[in-house]
Amino acid sequence: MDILFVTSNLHKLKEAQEILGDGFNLTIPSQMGITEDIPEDGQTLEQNAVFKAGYVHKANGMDCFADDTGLEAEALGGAPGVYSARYAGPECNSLDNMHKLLKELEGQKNRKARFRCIVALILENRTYTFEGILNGTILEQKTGYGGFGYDPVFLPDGYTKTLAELTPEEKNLISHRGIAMRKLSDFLKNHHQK
Ligand code: ITT
Repeated sequence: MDILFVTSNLHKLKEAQEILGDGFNLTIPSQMGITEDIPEDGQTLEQNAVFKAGYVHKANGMDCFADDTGLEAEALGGAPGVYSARYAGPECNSLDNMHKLLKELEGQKNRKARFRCIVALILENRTYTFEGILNGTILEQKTGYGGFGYDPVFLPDGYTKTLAELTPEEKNLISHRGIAMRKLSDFLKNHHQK
């Protein structure tokens, strides 16, 4: 099945393609010459995911899906959450964001956090959302070099390795994105059987 994944994040593309497998052939907007920045100013992950998919669907009418993901730290009232990509400021990178998170949690005993991924699908002019959650804790320092984003500081519950120390297969098996994308895959497979 060919489907458009509305993302500019190549790490997400790689993970999504590995999770969805060979039955899905993903294209991203930049491969179709769509390079404009899609605004992400919603108040929730759901709003942003639906907006990103809707933005491209309105422009070209194609069925598509988008992923909005946030890291929610309990002691910070769910921050950085919907602001995960720009936590340290608009021009900052993942390293800056992680350092800001570690600073905000300095001396904090409650290190509980979760990744939440919302996938929004627009199919035949209807919108569907799928959620994946991964619970864990934020370490006091970065560990590991794999994955992307906040992975080096996130220890999944029941594991002794951070997401950045797990293999891509191990991460995808338990991750927020793995859970949400497998829901998407099941939905699309059922839909196309009808
Ligand atoms: P899009 O083009 O898909 O919007 P993005 O990078 O802006 O890409 P988000 O708005 O969902 O994506 O931003 C969430 C941020 O959270 C992202 O920049 C990463 O740094 C981080 N993030 C997302 N998924 C992650 C994961 O699986 N592991 C670690 N960090 C992740």
